[in-house]
Amino acid sequence: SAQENPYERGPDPTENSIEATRGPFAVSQTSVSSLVVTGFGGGTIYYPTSTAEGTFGAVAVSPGFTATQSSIAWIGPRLASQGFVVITIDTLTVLDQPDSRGDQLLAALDYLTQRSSVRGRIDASRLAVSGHSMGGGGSLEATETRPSLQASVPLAPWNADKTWSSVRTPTFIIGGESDSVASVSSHSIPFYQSIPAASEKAYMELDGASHFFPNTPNTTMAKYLISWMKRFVDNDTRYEQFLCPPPNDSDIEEYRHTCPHV
Ligand code: 9J3
Ligand code: ZN
Ligand code: ZN
Repeated sequence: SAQENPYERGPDPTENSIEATRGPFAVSQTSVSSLVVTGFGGGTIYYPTSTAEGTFGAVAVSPGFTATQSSIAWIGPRLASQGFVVITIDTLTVLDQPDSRGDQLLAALDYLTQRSSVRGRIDASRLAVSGHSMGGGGSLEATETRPSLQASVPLAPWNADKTWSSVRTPTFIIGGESDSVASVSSHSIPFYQSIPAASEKAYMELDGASHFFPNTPNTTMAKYLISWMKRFVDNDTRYEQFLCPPPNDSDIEEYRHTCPHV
């Protein structure tokens, strides 16, 4: 209950509620010009319109190499409508590499919590990152730089660095079985394996999915992204049921985990 966990938001979840294209919170949005921020390229903030339930955790999401926020825009309202403040970012240049994308995700979170028009709606101690491809590689970089992050969900992540033994942030890597740009055998799986078993971690491989599965609405990706963020940003154990025992949806090729998440 909310009395046991002050961070839980929204009604008790169901399989239908995490698969829905929108969650229980109406969402507003505001754009952030690159001209008024430093350290990242601007973006769009999606946030629950109501403040009746108090503050929310916040998530920054980075696109991949050569892409802009439009490539991951669907994630903004999908996640915000479940009870998060979300910023989908543009990077300083579309060619920025994962380490830079990690720094830019952190700059976006700092902007959100310290300067943005929605800063009063955010609990600055409950922050998370996600991103596609080099943005997923950047999500790993961000947790290495800032271990206080509560969750990270790299999507089809790409990084030349394969060793993430310093990661302590709960990290959920989602890969595509048929990704030929950031193959799971050279990226997602070694990343997952390099994170210590003592850290909360999971790896989900989507059956037959290409590198570009995060670029269009994907129910299986979304339902477990939402569950991971709820479980670790909000400490919301109501969502543990969707993560442990591990999911067995028909389009999951493989799932690795450290269940139960305690
Ligand atoms: O962000 C990405 O899509 C990274 C994949 C890539 O193009 O890497 C080649 C350098
Ligand atoms: Zn850095
Ligand atoms: Zn398959």
